[in-house]
Amino acid sequence: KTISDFNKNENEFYIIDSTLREGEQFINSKFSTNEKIKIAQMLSDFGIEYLELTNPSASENSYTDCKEICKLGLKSKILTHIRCTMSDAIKAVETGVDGIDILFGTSSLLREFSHGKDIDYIIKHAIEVITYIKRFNIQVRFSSEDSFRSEISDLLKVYEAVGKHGVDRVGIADTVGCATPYQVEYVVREVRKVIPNSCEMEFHGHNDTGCAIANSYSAIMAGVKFIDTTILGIGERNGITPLGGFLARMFVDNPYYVMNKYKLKN
Ligand code: HCA
Ligand code: CU
Repeated sequence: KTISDFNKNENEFYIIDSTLREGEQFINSKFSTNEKIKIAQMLSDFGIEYLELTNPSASENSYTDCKEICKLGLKSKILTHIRCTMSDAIKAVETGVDGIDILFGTSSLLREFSHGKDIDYIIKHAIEVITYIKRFNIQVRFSSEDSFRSEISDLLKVYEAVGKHGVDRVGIADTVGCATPYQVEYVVREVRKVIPNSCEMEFHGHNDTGCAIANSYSAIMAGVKFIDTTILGIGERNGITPLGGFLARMFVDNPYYVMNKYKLKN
């Protein structure tokens, strides 16, 4: 066994490209409707499995653009990103998306200063929103903002509860880019223990300390199948896992898997 064989794995992974959501939160980035359509088409043609779009409740444009992109009939599945509220969920369902990514803040810091809501309240509320979306046969992901500065016991309690209520995926978000690959591996393994086998995991990692690709890779090694990326890594502050760099990382491990899925030039 050589060193380069060491990391070879048959792990499958899927990309959720968030250029049209996280990328829109990059300083000074603003896409017109036509630009959004072009970006969506190119990502879909390239072979990206999922595209995440800005919350339809964010503005009238976000709502109409989301509807337009759903109507294109792209190969990529279309997801939108909402807060854990019924009003966001109702609007998101109207747009015709394939899946809805729900976000809630569970870290004590965020609970205290941002949301001021306790864990049991989060769970009760989350279940109401999840149950509503599932009625429409739309995929649901539930993610906790700032997962790495949350109490792990709080986090697990929330994931266990939403897992029981049939979410398709749970997301782990390194919102401020403070996590290390070791911490990511640990949290992923702990979360896996409390959710059903049928529930998948997703990782969203910011690049503040330059670890976004390494953390995404570590997440995959620990069992995550869905990775959030953006083109060139654009996103809040210095962004998240860049699509190109991430694919290069995965290509080194398993070129055939990557070449088969995505339209890379030889
Ligand atoms: C945000 C925060 C987010 C969400 C990630 C996720 C983060 O801008 O709403 O839904 O998994 O980094 O925590 O981008
Ligand atoms: Cu983010």
